[in-house]
Amino acid sequence: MSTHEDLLSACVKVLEQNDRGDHTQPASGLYPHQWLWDSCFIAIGLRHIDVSRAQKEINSLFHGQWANGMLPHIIFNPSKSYKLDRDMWRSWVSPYSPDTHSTSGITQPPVIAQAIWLVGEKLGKTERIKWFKQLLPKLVKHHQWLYEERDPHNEGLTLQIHPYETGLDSTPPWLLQLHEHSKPWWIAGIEWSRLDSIVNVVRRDTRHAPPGQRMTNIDALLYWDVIRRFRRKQWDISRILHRSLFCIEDVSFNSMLIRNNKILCKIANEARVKLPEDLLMSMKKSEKALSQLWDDGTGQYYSRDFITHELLPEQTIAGLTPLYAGGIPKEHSKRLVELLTDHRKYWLNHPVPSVPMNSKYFSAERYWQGPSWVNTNWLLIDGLKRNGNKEVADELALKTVDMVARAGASEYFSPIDGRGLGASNFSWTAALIIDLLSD
Ligand code: 9WN
Repeated sequence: MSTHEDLLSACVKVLEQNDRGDHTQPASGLYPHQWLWDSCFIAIGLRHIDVSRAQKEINSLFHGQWANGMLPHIIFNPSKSYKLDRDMWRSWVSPYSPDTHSTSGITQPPVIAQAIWLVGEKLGKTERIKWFKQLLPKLVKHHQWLYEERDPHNEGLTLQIHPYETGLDSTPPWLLQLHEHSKPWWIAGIEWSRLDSIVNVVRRDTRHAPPGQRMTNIDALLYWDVIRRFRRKQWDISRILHRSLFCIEDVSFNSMLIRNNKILCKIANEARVKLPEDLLMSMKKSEKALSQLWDDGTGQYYSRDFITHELLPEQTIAGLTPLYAGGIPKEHSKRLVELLTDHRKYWLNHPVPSVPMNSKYFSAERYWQGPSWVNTNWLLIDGLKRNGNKEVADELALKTVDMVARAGASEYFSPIDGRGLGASNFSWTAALIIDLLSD
């Protein structure tokens, strides 16, 4: 692709192609439903093309909101052909799930306040305030749910119960915890007998992308087994947490929550709406609590085991996301930027890899275990700008645009040779490139 105009129109085409009326699917074939954080990133790009379509993208997410406030990570396509997907989650077993839509029973990173704010920037003042006022009660309910259900000890850090909730599905610390604490005998048996290839019969992703670019069959089985156990507990968090050995206070999820709490306050302020006192107190607590995830010896942040409170020492891009959270000590952000720009770790030919190259878990083509993703780059660029690192932010933005200009709007990219991997014509890649080009 030669010019920015060509790239821009190619990205607009990807979004048109994946448009399903009131929402955009992440990629046709591989991802036929609506995903929570995908639609937020998509709305951030769409606002440059058609603001009212961007508003629709966000509104449709709230159609799936549960009565307890949770925004689910998937809202399922109602077509008959996806019955198996809906049956896997069975959201209807929970009294809180909506009657009108089948959804998953878990959430995804809370970046929706950011999307609402950025879409609002494209509206005139009166329209913007109307937009904010209309969404605020539902948005507040979601953030309240995050604290009420997911911060049971009032620590300021929310817990996640499935790797899908982080959006970084196959990220090493989660995989290791899953293998250690959540492997039933029958999956161990399949692993031992090497019969795992049978799982490919029901896997959609390995029909659309080479298996070497996805998670392994055993990992996929473990993920499925957790879903099966949770739906048996009717997605009831107290039953899920009861004697659970497996839940994590994920550093990237909490970093996104902290940033989006701030944006929620800005939205409320502009709409002249007072936020509930308990929510404001939880928000304050979160900002302070993030420092508990810092390890001074290695100079980075890590996710934490909710039960033992031990940091999970595997290095991943999640450890850099406090740059997006903002408000971290200057010394911490300085060390994170040094880490990010280290050529042996994260600053490869096509940054930013989801796992640093010096990690023993690094795998250049496998999903969230090495490839570079445009959404995590976007979050880091946004954070770097606010942390006084505009030069690094600009360089990363250039490299990100260049990577997509060469390889097309793939789902993820090899950080070594920039090759496009996973699905092609992937919506958030297209949407966030539109945003970076419009900046
Ligand atoms: C499960 C849709 C989603 C993204 C996630 C990404 C992948 C789903 C999957 O695709 O997850 O939620 O089937 O692996 O990891 O971040 O939202 O694009």
